[in-house]
Amino acid sequence: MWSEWFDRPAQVALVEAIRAVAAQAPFFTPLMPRTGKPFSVRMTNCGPLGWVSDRDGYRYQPAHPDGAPWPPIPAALLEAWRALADCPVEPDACLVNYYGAGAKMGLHQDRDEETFAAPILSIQLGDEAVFRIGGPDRRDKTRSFRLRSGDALIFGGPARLAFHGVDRVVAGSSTLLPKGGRINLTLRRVRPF
Ligand code: MD3
Ligand code: FE
Repeated sequence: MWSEWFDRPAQVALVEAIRAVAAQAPFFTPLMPRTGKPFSVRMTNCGPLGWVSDRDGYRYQPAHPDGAPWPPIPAALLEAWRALADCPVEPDACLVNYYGAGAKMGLHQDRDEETFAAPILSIQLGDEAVFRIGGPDRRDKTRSFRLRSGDALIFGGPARLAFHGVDRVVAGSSTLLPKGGRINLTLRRVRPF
């Protein structure tokens, strides 16, 4: 983990870049497969592929649910990938998660990608998250720690298939987002290379 890989001016610039993404591809509320229960986290994407979830299931697709292609991944994020990911190919998906008051994410594995050979790069902006991570089996022991604005984390190798989630977000812990809340960016390689 790189604590504050992005300094404050870089974080401000990233928030601006995400605002531009959201202007093209508005945040939507994903639904749980089958039940249709809404997620508490709101999402959008940039890059050739974006992750969506609805009654039909979880998947990557080239367009927003409204039908428009996802906007490109901002250059600053591609630069961070090149610096940190130790991966010979570019990411082809960037999921943008927004956590407002009370939002959380249950323990899960990321396995919708067609390859697990590339790592996942996760970037934190705004309020702190109480993050939980275990091992490749749901029953493995977990530990929790805080993720802070500007932090960048790489999950590769054995950690790529670790169960993880967000227990809660600490309201008021950052001044980066004027209305509060937390943005998490995950850069991924979905297609095999
Ligand atoms: C560990 N996001 O989008 S970020 C997700 O804070 C997701 O929004 C959380 O889990 C969030 O899938 C956690 C840290 C993270 C992201 C991907 C991982 C940890 C990971 C993939 C494998 C192992
Ligand atoms: Fe995940």
